Amino acid sequence: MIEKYEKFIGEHELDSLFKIAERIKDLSILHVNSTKAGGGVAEILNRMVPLMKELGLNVDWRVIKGDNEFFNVTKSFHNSLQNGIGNITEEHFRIYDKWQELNLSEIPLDYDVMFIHDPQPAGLIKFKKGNNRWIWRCHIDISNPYPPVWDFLKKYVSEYNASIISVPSFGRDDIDIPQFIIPPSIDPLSEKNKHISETTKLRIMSKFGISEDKPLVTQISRFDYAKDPLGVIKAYKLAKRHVDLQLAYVGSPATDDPEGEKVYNEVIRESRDDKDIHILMLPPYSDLEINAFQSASTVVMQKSIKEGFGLTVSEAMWKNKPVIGGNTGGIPLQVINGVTGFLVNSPQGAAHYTIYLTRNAKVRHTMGTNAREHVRRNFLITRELRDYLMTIMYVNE
Ligand code: UPG
Repeated sequence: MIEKYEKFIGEHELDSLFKIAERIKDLSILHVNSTKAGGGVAEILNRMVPLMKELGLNVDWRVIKGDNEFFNVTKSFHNSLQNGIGNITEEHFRIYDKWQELNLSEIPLDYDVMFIHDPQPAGLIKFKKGNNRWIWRCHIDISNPYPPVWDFLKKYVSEYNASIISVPSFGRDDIDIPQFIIPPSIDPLSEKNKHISETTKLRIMSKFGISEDKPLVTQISRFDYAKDPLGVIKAYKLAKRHVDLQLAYVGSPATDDPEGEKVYNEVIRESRDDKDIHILMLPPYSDLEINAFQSASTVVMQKSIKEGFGLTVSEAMWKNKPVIGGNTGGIPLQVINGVTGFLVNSPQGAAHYTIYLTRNAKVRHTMGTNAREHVRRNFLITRELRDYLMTIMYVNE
């Protein structure tokens, strides 16, 4: 199956994956994160782990357990690390530490390489025994963290052999470990990103009440303030004064994101007055449906206020869509302003480019073609896989 990637990356690139894998094949590798489904980290691991296995690597994936209290704490860490503000007490740190310990029965710590994703399981390192290698893979924007939370986390992160961030500006000058810059990636062969027929697309759109006759603007995102769902609705409403549109905001729940329901209810309140707004909460693994929404859209938006990378941007670009993206974090790596889409700083900006793109089919076509090629060269899973293998090799030298 891994051979199927050759048509995107060429024979040479594929061969190099096997050659690098050969050099680390004796190592056992464990990925650890905080959810099996929902959100970008699970999205990548669901594809990355089988691919590593196909290369002959000894790799496993485990998910930490936690109760509502723990995930409320980690969600508030997540928000305050990205926003620079917070309301955190000693009790939060105590709950975090308690669950690291409770997870000792779930997570074996004796793999040669421990690949720990995001802040939720980062504290497991304090139970490290022996000389195995620990890598902290950070998926969020930590360029301007709320100091009390970062200072707490930093104690753990500093113990790692290396960290991985998605964008250079997330690099920290207050930790003394190697920091690798590895942007995330999408899988061109997954159900979510493979080419689908016009019939499938239309069938799914009609199932969700999306009309064929009006341009469709879509944002696919969890219900999270960082994704600015209310800003998306505002942008759509401003644009709709000039062009007749429909909006789909499609999200799903994630077990490690307890804030989703509150945000969802706010979004519903804001959109009640317009029957062309479709707010959908889809079950996890609705990959074909997400694919159809992205493929059927006239314009895709990712109006985030904070974003580690934003897989949804590359997913849409891979489907030849220009993306209107928030000018933050990992989005500018993908959206080259005026070439693969537009970067915006406000709902007004997003509305302006929505009108422009909706009215200009030729521009959409050119930018969409650029967008797909930019993803092919930079953000396919085989590239991230190679970078991970190189990092594993590095920490074991
Ligand atoms: N998704 C669904 N169904 C939905 C909504 C989202 O399948 O209803 C998918 C979406 O297609 C994408 C993933 O979930 O594949 C979401 O990933 P992303 O857009 O990257 O956002 P996060 O869930 O916030 O992921 C975190 C970071 C993000 C980074 C990612 C990988 O916030 O910035 O790109 O981790 O590093």
